[in-house]
Amino acid sequence: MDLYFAPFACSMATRIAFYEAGAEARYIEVDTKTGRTLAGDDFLAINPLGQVPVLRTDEGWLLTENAAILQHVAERLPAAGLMPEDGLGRDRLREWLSFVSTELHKAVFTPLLSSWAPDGAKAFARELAGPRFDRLSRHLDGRPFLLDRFGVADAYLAVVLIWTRAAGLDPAAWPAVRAWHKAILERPSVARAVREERVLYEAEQARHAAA
Ligand SMILES: N[C@@H](CCC(=O)N[C@@H](CS)C(=O)NCC(=O)O)C(=O)O
Repeated sequence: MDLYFAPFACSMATRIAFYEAGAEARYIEVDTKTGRTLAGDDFLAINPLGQVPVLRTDEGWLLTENAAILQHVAERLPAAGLMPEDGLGRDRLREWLSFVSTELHKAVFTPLLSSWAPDGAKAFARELAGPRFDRLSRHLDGRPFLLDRFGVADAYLAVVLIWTRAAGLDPAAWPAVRAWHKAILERPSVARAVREERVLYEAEQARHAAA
């Protein structure tokens, strides 16, 4: 599988899933500012929205949308146990993937991290953050994972929470969330992805500064 990714973007969740499964993949870095891959290819021809992640599956299909990609990867690598096998477990996984994607990533973090979202959009996102982090905090209190074991929703949540400080949210306001995140960042697959993408992120920042 090929993963189109950008450093420290939500695409890191799929990298974590591959590392967790010990699976090989091809990682194609995208500069979402220029809409090109680092090799110079037109990424808008791959995803007209210019967004990562995009997955090229083993069959050659192009798949967008993080929640869909994570479920695809979890299904293709069943030995890693990244998604529950039973019906209720799968429903709960979809529930958390949707929550992380729509309620946290898009509703809260996207406006707060945007360089062009107007102040009103940012204020609205800050209002939304409270009840969503409260819900997450109640669920994570005393639990190591969102479900019974580490899965793709944990990978996605681990990545989204990395953005908390940059988004201007105070992680101390939700100690259970902070404790969960601190622990998950020590998981080898997560720590490796963060370590490797940090190097790529710094290189990206340097390229942008020089442009
Ligand atoms: N709905 C998409 C959103 C993906 C998304 O927001 N990707 C961000 C990085 S986390 C991105 O590529 N932003 C660049 C842009 O929107 O130009 C998904 O869930 O995969």
